[in-house]
Amino acid sequence: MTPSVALLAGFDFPLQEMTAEIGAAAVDRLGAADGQAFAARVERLLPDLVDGLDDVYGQQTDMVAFIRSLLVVALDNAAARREPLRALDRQRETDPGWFQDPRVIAYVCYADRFAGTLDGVRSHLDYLAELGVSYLHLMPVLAPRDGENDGGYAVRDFDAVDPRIGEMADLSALSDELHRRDMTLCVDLVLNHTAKEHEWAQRALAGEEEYRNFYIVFPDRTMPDLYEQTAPHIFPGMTPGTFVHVPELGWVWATFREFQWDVNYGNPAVFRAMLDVLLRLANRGADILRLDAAPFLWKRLGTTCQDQPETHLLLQAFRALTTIAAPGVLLKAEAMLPPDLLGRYLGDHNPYRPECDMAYDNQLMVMLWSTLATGNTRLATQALSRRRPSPEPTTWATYIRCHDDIGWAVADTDAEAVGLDGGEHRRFLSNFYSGDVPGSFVRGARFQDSQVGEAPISGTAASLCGIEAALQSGDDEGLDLAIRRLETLYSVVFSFGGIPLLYMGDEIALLNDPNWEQDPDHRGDNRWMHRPPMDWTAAENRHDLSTVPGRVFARIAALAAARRSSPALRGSTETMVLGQANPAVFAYRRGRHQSLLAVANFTAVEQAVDLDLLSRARINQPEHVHSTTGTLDLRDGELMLPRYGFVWVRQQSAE
Ligand code: OTU
Repeated sequence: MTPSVALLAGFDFPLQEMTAEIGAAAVDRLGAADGQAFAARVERLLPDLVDGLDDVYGQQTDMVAFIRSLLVVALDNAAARREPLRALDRQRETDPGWFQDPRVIAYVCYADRFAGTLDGVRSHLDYLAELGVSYLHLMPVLAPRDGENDGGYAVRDFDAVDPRIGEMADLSALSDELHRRDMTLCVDLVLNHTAKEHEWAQRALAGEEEYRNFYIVFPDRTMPDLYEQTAPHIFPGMTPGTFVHVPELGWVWATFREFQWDVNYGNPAVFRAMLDVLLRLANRGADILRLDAAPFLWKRLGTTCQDQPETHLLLQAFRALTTIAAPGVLLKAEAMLPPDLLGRYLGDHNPYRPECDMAYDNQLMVMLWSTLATGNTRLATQALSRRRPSPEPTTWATYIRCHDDIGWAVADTDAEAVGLDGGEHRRFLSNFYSGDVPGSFVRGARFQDSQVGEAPISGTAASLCGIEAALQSGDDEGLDLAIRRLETLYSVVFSFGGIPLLYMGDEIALLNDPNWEQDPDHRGDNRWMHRPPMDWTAAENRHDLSTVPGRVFARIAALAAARRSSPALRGSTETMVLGQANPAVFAYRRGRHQSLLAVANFTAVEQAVDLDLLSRARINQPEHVHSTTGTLDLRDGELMLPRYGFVWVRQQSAE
């Protein structure tokens, strides 16, 4: 314990006295082993915690008392943590890279759309296991406001489950069952805002000063007008502006919809209250918390009010306190920002202070759709090869579709480097994926009509890949190509680096929901077109290779199986994008020693690649791992790739 005392020497003696007191209380409440471990984590992380939070709150609060109150929240929650969860904590503390295992494969779904209720989800776990899935991300499960609720992202009660899908006990039961099967549970934590019906907001409305300070409220338009000069309007088509007028309070900050009020992280009590929410949710059995809208936590005049330095300090503090109370729990950042800013959420700007453990690889997702549209991999190669690796032991979540629209986050500098104009390219992608290009295979739509030009896109992966159009026109060859597009996109998701996320229904090629507008609470938000209910009748055909669901399911399950048995695909293994002469082909190597080479053809014509690519991947005795056709096609010194096909190759093992 000596080194940290030295580190703390710059701080007041009361801080040391306070941590000693917390350490003693921890032994008292958690028992000797867990208590001493808790105290040791406090000792290790305190200097960082104090340092970071002092920059945010030091001016306005007594830091010793504030940090003490946070540690009390951490200890209370550690004491309430059930033994099986504590056992997982201990296990993961000795293996902090546990989530990097290539067997970790995620499935993302809405509990109600997948199986009606949480119990229903529990009864479908065999289906997920059959797919090779070991990580279940349930879209918002906590009690939302009635009526429109932004798909559950307007939470009314953090301590109750949405009554339509069950109760808290069902969530814990689901988590227990997942753990029994060696699977993990991810749930959303909406930490930037609450529903206006949440108790905090209701107490603010009732005139309680303490809770009024939980939100960001101005008496007139002076400050809102200034902020709105630079803060973007996220949902202009649905809720224009960043503030909403509430007669009882004034102008209330609401980044998203008018019923989602941003909480005020300028108030230390909000940080503490949200920490408590986070840890209580972890205690329900969540292994991974998806931090929704992470970049928005801190607001600053004259900026976009996203990705401010304080936001990162707050995320680091959440990480440190979660480590203290529930060390096995991961934080996953949801940040849809310009590509160069994404790595910050994994802490690449400060290697000494962990931030989130996972973050969505929005850039890879955008690059995959962009490449599919152009059939040219130069932009993806340029953009992805200049990325720094994510810091140990963090990793990306790789995906092609999620419940949100696809925003065209293409950096102007990357576009310019390959002779494109960024704006023009983003407009092209928007047109292409709304299906506006004549003869297009795409069935998609612009999200929010008011956003013309570079509009983001809605649509399921299957519909954006051409499966819907081919089925409509009865074009068998087109269907075959469309299925290959989907498979090849997923081949990259499963191998590029990180935890692959399979979005519900993609495995059976669910198409855009033609009935999405029928629910009055969804009307006007066309993201619902790519959130169709699970089609269990189609899923029953999953073993019938004469059906589309059967063909797609087999390919996705095979990708998962190939990934699970490829050590080179560990999350922490380096990814090296390999530029080469053929611009139709995207290639990368995973790992240095036991490396795996992945090659994908993004065009509708067969492609040849110089075999020199194999040696650059340190492979002289190539062995087929997985591919579209099941064979490695080497011809006349070239590697052949079928139309929209991919191949994974490794070095033959020694024996
Ligand atoms: C998230 O998305 C959720 O994924 C959305 O479904 C919610 O509507 C929203 O938060 C509000 O809770 O702007 O277009 O950089 O891009 O947080 C989606 C992060 C969004 C934002 C992201 C947000």
